[in-house]
Amino acid sequence: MEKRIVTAAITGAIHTPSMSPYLPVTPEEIAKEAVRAYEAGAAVAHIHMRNPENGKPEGNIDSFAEVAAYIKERTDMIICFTTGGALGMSVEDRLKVVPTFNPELASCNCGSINFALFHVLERMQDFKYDWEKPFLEMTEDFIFPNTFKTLKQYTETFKKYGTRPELEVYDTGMINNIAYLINHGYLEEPVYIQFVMGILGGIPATIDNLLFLYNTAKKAIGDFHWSVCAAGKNQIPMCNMALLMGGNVRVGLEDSLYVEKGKLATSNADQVEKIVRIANELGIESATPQEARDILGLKGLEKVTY
Ligand code: KMH
Ligand code: ZN
Repeated sequence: MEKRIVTAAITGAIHTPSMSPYLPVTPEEIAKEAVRAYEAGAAVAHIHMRNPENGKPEGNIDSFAEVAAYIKERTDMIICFTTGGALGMSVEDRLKVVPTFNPELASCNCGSINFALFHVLERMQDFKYDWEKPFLEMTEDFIFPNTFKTLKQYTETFKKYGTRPELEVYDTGMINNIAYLINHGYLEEPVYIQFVMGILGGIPATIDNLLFLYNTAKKAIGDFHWSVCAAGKNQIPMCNMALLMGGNVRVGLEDSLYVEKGKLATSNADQVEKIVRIANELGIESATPQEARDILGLKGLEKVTY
């Protein structure tokens, strides 16, 4: 059977604890969720950290270290560290995971957007923690900064530490940014793109738009590896489309808290199991971490420092 990479984005920096009791918050919960996702067929865990007391997204390096060590002790999973971090972190702080952990893979956000979450407040009344409402509100006026200067700094650092960038593309123009970085020697080909669809401020998650993103990237940069993730109810439909188109998929509670309409996922593994089941029906198997390393050309677990 054909192999595709399934990534589980374990907790992210978007959802807040009031939205689901199953959102992992402490390092122990995040690490255990990654292992459960691995057991369900995920080869990659994309990880963010949260304040263990109140679930607020943050970039505590000790928490990253704890989670990474736990996962590495129990699995050979690839860890894709976030360099998107948490809204409001400085670009320098977001990047620290790369020199600290020498990871095989880390996210690299390919442009600046008004990363908007404020609209979910229309559907929320009760908040478990005081920080949640102002956090969501402030995104009405929040630019997630990834300028060319930042992109050059990030890609040079990734190169220095042998970390493969997973290039997060939230809208079509960011493909243009990637082409610039390739043409000027900042990125090595074939690049690995994660199309992130359905964030307010970015491209809507539709079939037409995924075809458009794919075809635009093909014309601008030629061959590349790619995956898709989509916010909320579009998660599984867009992953289905990616499977049909030959792409890889990302699921996880970072992108959606549900496993089907009206039913919260009790674990990242629920979504991983679902997409693996669908893939299998299409004659596709989830790649093992080692197969995913071979596909993406990663340096190997023996070269990380966690
Ligand atoms: N933290 C979000 C603003 C990433 O992990 O690099 C974007 C994000 C992407 O989650
Ligand atoms: Zn992320």
